[in-house]
Amino acid sequence: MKEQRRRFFGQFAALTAFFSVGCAPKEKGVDALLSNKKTKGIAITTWDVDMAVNKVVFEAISTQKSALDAVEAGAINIEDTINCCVGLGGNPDRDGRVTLDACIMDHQYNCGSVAYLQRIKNPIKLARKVMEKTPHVFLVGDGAEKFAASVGIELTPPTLSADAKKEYENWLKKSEYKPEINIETKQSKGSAVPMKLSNGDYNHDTMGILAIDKDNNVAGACTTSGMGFKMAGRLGDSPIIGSGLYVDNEVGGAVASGQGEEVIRVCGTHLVVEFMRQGDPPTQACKKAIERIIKINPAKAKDFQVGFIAINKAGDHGSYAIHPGFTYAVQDVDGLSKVVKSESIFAT
Ligand code: SD4
Repeated sequence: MKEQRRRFFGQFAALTAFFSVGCAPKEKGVDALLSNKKTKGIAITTWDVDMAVNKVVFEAISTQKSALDAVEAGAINIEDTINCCVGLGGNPDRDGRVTLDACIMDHQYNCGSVAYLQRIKNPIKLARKVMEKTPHVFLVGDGAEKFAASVGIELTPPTLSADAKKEYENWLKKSEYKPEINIETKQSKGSAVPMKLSNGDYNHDTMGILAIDKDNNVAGACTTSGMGFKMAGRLGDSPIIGSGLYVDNEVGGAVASGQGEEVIRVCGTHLVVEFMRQGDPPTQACKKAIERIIKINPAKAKDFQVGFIAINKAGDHGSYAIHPGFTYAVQDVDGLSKVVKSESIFAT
């Protein structure tokens, strides 16, 4: 009897400890965010070069559109206008085919992803249709294109833009293929691969967008042509929910850019959101996810770039990267409009 009672109290104590230690930080983090709400509209996007995308997202928000409509509008804009690394103007795979990936997520854990598309001008539109019109999350290749046709999304012939063709022909001269990218070397300009620019910065490309609307709902979108000159069939992180993009309306959202393989290994954007849930501000959450990536592969980390951007329910935002050069744009209802330079693990 005594033994039984001791066991019971032992279990009770263990449970109490679990709930007070295991759950307390999580609740604290979320509670703090909810009690500290301070935005009725904000958008952040990867890319410093094109505030226009940010403007499109923000205009949608300020005209009372939902965060979901806003991030889709921004992604469509970039798919239509940017050449080197998003949309059909992007760089091809090693066989000369341009393949596009995208995903979208709303404030109710609804999400849609598409990948390996060669004939869809706006993959983000199709990702949203997958989310809203099918019982699935992810459609790829031929099946995705067949579904596109069934929902009235036009199929265009596969393309290779003049710029992409030039880049590809350049790349073919050596056909150097390094899935573990050495950013110090050989990637041609304009590729979706992070690379060192002549000014010493590292570029990034995949377009990621996060927005909070007037109802304080969070949504996100991510669209890319993926790593330039990748193996045919290779998928990166960008269309994968929890890797390239994650939104949890209790907490906030995050988007990744850079070498997808490294992001997938740690479910990068889900990790960032979970750190925010535990109370970390966005920059700190991004930094901790970057540190996790580096911890897994310390010897190689200097050779690849990964960057995260994140926003929490209170409207705080931030980013962190492995190397310098990663930036994001932000715009909010109080008139803030700026480009933020990301902090990074390595200084040069
Ligand atoms: C990928 N994450 O395909 C993408 C590419 C990218 O900066 O973001 N490059 O792995």
